[in-house]
Amino acid sequence: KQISIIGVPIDYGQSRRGVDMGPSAIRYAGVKERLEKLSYTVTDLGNVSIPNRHKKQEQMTSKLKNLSQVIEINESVAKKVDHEIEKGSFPLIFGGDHSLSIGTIAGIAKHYQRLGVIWYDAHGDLNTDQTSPSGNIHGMPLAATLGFGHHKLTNLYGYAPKVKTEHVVIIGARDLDPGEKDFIRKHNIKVFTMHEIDRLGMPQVIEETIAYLKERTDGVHLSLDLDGLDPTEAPGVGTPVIGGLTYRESHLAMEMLAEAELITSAEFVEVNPILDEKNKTATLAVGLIGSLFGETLK
Ligand code: DIR
Ligand code: MN
Ligand code: MN
Ligand code: MN
Repeated sequence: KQISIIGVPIDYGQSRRGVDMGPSAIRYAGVKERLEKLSYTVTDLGNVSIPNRHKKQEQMTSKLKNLSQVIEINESVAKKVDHEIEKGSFPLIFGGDHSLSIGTIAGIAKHYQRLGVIWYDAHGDLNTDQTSPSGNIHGMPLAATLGFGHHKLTNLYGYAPKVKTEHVVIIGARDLDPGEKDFIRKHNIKVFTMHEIDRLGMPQVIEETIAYLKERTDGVHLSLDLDGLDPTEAPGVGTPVIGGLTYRESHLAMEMLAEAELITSAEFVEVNPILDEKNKTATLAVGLIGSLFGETLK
């Protein structure tokens, strides 16, 4: 009944400016009021502070871009999220680029024996420093969470791994790099690519996801990258990929997750208002949040 909103205006994990304004855009789209209408007690904790761009020059000691800033920010994200769970509150995080998941999940997973994760994204975010074609850390958070990649990312907040490979479900993937495909095969990660979603339909995909996670995990974090949706419906993202999930499919997914009472923490990331059309993507995110918190059940 208690929700804590945490904004993480990070843009160091990728190369397009503007995603740091994502948390503001989601707030502006009325998320707090929307949740209060559902009779939750909502506390907006504001944003985690972000080091200035010009303040620190990144030493190119590795091919990971802005590694020290990403680490510094995620340590404070982990601490904040950890503290909110300790207080018994549901952490709801707004991004910011997807590298912030390294911190959120670090703070969340220590409260569970076997945390599950739903990764709703056009991408796998399973690259490591060895496989990344870009050096952008937002392409690596799921691998880091599972214990793979640069030791500073995997060991963030002092432990690794945060989540086991068999406790993850990826939904909406359609742009996987060669190293990510190898990773998925090698570790037998459960993935519903767009191909499977087209064949099975979203109802079956979510039913299978719920059944799979219910029998294996004791809590489930939803990590929703807005680029999982189709760019016609969510244009305000840094790395749009054609052929994505629709508004309707995504609402259905959120409604089914709400009905199953599966989700114990959530984040909505990669909203970039500079690339958006009249805050369409943040507004869509707020609609999905409404459904995830049971709007249609009340
Ligand atoms: C690409 C793009 N796979 C990379 N990744 C993401 O740079 O590693 N875009 N996550 O959102
Ligand atoms: Mn992502
Ligand atoms: Mn993505
Ligand atoms: Mn297990």
